[in-house]
Amino acid sequence: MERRILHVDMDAFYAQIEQRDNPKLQGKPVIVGGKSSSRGVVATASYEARKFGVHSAMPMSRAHQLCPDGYYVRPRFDVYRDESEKIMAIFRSYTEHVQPVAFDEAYLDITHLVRRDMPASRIAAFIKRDIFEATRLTCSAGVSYNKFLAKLSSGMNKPDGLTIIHHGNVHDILMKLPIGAFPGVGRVTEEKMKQDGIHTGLDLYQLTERELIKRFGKRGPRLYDYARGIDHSTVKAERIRKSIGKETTFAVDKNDDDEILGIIRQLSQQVSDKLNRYGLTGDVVTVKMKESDFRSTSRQLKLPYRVSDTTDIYNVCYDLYTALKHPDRPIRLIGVTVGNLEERQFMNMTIYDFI
Ligand code: DCP
Ligand code: MG
Repeated sequence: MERRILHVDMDAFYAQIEQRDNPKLQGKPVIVGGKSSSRGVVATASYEARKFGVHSAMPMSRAHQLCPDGYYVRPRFDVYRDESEKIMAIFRSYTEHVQPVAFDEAYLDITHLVRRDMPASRIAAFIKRDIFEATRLTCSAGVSYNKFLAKLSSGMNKPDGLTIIHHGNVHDILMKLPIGAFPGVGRVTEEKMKQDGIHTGLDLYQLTERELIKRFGKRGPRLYDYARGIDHSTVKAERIRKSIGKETTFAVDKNDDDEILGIIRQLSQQVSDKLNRYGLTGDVVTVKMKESDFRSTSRQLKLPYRVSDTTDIYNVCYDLYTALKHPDRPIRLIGVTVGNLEERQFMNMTIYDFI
């Protein structure tokens, strides 16, 4: 059977939560952002505030110009994360095929749930209802036969929308679609396309695949498919990350401790960067090495505290390396891993790994 993909995206997520929790903000232009949300930009704006032209990623100072009488609220990431977890749990109560793409957004493959008496749109309505009952928040859902079209449809009737793209309406929708709404068409490409006279899906549709490749390189075949409503990508259920590691293989075997420790420091830095990006900490550190004869060895330490900083990771790795390395045996690979991961408190990130 043809796939049934659902895309769900919460409406003005942070702003809706602020309005829910403070009745004074209901029906008002609410702008969430500011200092604690990196560099004083708008995280999101309520639909009332969007009428003034305020939107995500805009500098707060610009928002104040456009909407001087708006209600400006600092983000409360811990609250948003709790709501996000409730929403993701509802998705998983329907299917294991859930791919979160952001805090407030996921794809679900519900093909196997669909029956004659249970169309995909009904399942989508159930999920919307469950989310509202659990959180008092509205979302918009889109149903279609692939991810591209599901995402497109969820955005078509915001807020509180439920939209279906099927073989009967897909052509109309795509042909009228502004070119900037196609995935992978950023602002720069959009401008270039418009200069070339490509304004809508119809204009795109009329180009051959060969022409698209000539103009847009590797993206050509995908654009060709999108204009036809084709997308074979699958819903990839996220793995919960158990560890983050980096390793490097040398072109020439190494035996110089200072040099190898310098590389371990770089690897510790890379692991630390990634932990910080995902808001994670770990308390198991592993150093792995391969000797010239390809023999692998590793050594692990469970710490009584949690680490994420480069220096903390490096210090443990130093001890592990010193204990592990044979002075006379050069090595060809070295790796650093931090495991037993947990979310740091109050970070603006979930443990779901989007890689
Ligand atoms: N977000 C952010 N910075 C951005 C974009 C988003 O901090 N540049 C945060 C705030 C949003 C949340 O992520 O509330 C979800 O992002 P969406 O793009 O889904 O935007 P909204 O849910 O706010 O609005 P929409 O109704 O358009 O989905
Ligand atoms: Mg959203």
